[in-house]
This record gives sequence, structure tokens and C-alpha cells, in this order.
Amino acid sequence: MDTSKHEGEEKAMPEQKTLVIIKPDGLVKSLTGGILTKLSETKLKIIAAKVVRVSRELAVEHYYHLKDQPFFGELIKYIMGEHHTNRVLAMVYYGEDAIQKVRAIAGSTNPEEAESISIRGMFGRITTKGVFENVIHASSDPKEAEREIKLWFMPDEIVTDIYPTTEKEVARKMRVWA
Ligand code: IDP
Ligand code: MG
Repeated sequence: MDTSKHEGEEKAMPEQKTLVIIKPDGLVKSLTGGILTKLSETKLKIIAAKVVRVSRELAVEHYYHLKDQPFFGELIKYIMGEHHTNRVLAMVYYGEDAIQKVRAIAGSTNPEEAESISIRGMFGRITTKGVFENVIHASSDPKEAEREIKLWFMPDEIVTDIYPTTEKEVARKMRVWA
């Protein structure tokens, strides 16, 4: 028996937010429905969602922590969809212990090591070039989640106020319907 904890000592996990991306292989292989169904097991709320065409700039910024890895070039091509389709589905999930819940259902980074009933275990593969095509991205800690959510979404694209915002006058050219 674990005697190090007293009854009632365990605090409820705080509400968290996490960035989830269905990567281009997930979309092109029509895995979206299956992935969303698996994610719904977490009982978390989706508070933002959009289809994104990933620019090189966004891809490099998203994966900057891996820039010295030998697979970085292929990884950037992968997330930009050069191997598949140039779209991803980016979402924000919100709720208690969201980060760990999504990571657990996503499975290990290496799809061959991921539990077989996890999303990566079910749908991922390693390419002959050695890229882990693991169909889904999920933030790994609150700091990373904040950085990533702010990189992928503007405040008004998220239905809940999750981080402080400020108002700013911006004069810029915008593409509008012709
Ligand atoms: P994570 O996606 O599980 O958080 P990270 O270490 O953040 O794992 O790596 C980001 C992505 O880079 C992975 O999801 C995978 O697509 C790719 N990747 C990571 N490590 C390797 C590797 O050793 N070989 C090939 N691809 C990798
Ligand atoms: Mg990561």
C-alpha cells in the first residue's frame, strides 16, 4: 500500500489546453473520423478547429526544437504535406488533464513502439526515409501547449478565452472575397 499520500491529498488536475494536429498522412488516408472518435474517448472539449495549409515558416517554427536532428528536413516536408496533401487539421482540446489524456491516446512517438490500440499504433508507419509518419501531433506540456496554440491560432479563432489578450490597431492588407 502507498502510505506516502494521505486521503484527500490528491488535488484534482487543473483544466488544460493542448494543440492537436491531424497531420497530412492522417487526412489523405481518410483517417480523420477514426482519429476524432479515438480522441472523443478523452471526453475533452474541442474549443478550436481549422484546416491549415502549412507554410515552411510555420513548420520550422513549430518544430524548431528538432532543428539539429538528422530527420529535420524530411520532417518539415512531412508536416507541409510534400509527401501527401498540403493540409492539416489543427485543433485545441480543453479539459482536465488534457495534455496527458491526449498523449496517452496518441501513443509513443515511434509508431512501431506505440501501443497497438493507440492512434499512432493503429495508423502510423515509418517511411523508407526514416520519418515517423505518426498521423497526429499533441503538445507535451503546458508551456509547449501555450507556445503552439499561440503559433497556430489567433484569440478569436478559439471559443474560450484561455490566455490573456490585448487589443491592438493593425493596419494591414487583407485578402477579401472579390
Ligand atoms: P512527439 O510528436 O511525440 O511529441 P517529438 O520528439 O516532438 O515527438 O517529434 C516531433 C515529430 O518528429 C514526431 O511526431 C515524428 O513525426 C518526428 N520524429 C521524432 N523523432 C523522430 C525520429 O527519431 N525519427 C524520425 N522522425 C522522428
Ligand atoms: Mg513533441
